[in-house]
Amino acid sequence: MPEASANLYAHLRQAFPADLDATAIETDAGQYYSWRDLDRGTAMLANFLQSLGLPEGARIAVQVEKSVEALMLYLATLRAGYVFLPLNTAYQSAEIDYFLGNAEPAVVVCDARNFGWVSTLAFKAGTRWVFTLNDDRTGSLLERAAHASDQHAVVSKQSDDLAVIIYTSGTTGRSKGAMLTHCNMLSNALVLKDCWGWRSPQQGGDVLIHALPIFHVHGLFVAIHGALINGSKMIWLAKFDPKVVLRHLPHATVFMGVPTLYARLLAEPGLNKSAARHMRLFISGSAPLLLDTFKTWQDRTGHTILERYGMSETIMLTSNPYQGERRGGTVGLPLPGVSLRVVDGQDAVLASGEIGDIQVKGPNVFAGYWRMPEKTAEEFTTDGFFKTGDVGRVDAKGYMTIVGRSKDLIISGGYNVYPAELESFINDLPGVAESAVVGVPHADFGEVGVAVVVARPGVQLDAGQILAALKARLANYKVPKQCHVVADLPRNAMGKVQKNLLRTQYS
Ligand code: MCA
Ligand code: AMP
Repeated sequence: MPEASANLYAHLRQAFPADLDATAIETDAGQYYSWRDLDRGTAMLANFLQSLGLPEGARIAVQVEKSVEALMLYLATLRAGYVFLPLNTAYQSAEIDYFLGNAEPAVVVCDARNFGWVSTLAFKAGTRWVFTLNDDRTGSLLERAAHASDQHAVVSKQSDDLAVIIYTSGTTGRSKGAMLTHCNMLSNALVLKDCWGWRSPQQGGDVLIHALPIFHVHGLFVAIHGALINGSKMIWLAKFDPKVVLRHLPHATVFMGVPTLYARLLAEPGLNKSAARHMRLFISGSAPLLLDTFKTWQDRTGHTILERYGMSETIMLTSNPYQGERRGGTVGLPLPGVSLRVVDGQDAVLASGEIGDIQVKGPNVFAGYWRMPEKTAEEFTTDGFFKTGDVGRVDAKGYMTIVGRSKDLIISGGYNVYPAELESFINDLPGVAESAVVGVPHADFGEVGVAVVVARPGVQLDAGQILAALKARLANYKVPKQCHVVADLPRNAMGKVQKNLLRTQYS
């Protein structure tokens, strides 16, 4: 028999404070949502989704700007037992076409201004329903749900039932949909509740500044589940703006960000010990936090950033301790219940201090890639460990340091950019013989892409036009910040492009 208690929403709901009229979310536009509003809003949306008669396991694909109603749609999807599929708002039609074709969602929700092209792609993919949801509380979704009841019994789910599909790009081939279950997300949320010392409403509660986008693991799960499962209020910022964060710091206790957010906050003269005096915890992740940022933050605010490490496929894996030494340059210790090992090329476990591939196992590890059983099998060892593609070492005290990646990936401002995707796009442009995209250090985004392109004989290529062609088709953060047209690419004796040389040359 399925148990209602395995539904993540049921657990989040249980953690709502006794006073349902207290504020759950305050937005930077000055709107207030109580816990009751959250519960009623998600009930109405869940009832509306269920009234559509969707099949078991139906996917609800959502590409909308950040809003509290978008958060409610996520919670309503969980509550009604369907599968949520968040999509980055920067994705353009070629990207969305692939995701919708691959996931075959029953419902697509988009901004009204994108309805024309998104609905064309959705109907082509066999989607039955396309609704709109704008960040000003308008759109057909809310109009339709307004007629639904605000009473709703959370749909029963088993712990290994699918809750979310998150697409991650691949080092080769197309993007893969990581399938996360109710158990994956609940187990991780409960572990982090203990590890990060969240204060219950009875202990005065925490207040989280939510400044991240809500279509990736960091903003959608780590931050939102963290606040909800602790009954903590959120200060909800539509977009990250360091000045707005500074204004809210005195009223908050927890902040989560990618390293770019910390670097941008440090550029604000108003960031000092006094501004951060009410804060309990600053958490960083999604990309490496420079030691310099870690130390400067300590000096300026008196707070030691807690760095943690995770992936879309695994949610959170390691964390520096809340109580205990937070070591800059490390991502801390494995979370309780997570088995983590560093191995050599034959999957033999290495001694502490030795550098190798990071593999993990635990209740947080995803159920596989959507409709890609072979790809899934390739990414797991025979004894069930997931190969993260990250390279690291563990010191004698168990702290993990990530030293690199075996996957060809650039992390730019916390977003993943896959060189293989860009190279294949550039190689298809007229006059291009071949290309290589490499990541180079960048003061703001940590790392950014540089494209190095070789023309076909007799063709004159224009670097600006190449970048413009990429910008017209791909999410803007993926577009390399520079493009160089060169005579040839450096290759080793095996004929493989030596990306390390290009990285050094263009750094
Ligand atoms: C924006 N731009 C970027 C990026 N963001 N370029 C490279 N990398 C980026 N990340 C470019 C745009 O293309 C545009 O260029 C120009 O900057 C301005 O765009 P805008 O959107 O206004 O930028 P912004 O608002 O300043 O955004 C920067 C940002 C944002 C706030 C750092 O990128 C961001 O929210 N990053 C967080 C990503 C995140 O949540 N990651 C978590 C993934 P042009 O004008 O030329 O078009 S989850 C994860 O990684 C795992 C599981 C984990 O461990 O958490
Ligand atoms: P994603 O595909 O968006 O889930 O990105 C996951 C990747 O982000 C991981 O495999 C790591 O390479 C990287 N990552 C996440 N957190 C950290 C961190 N604290 N330090 C270094 N890399 C990180």
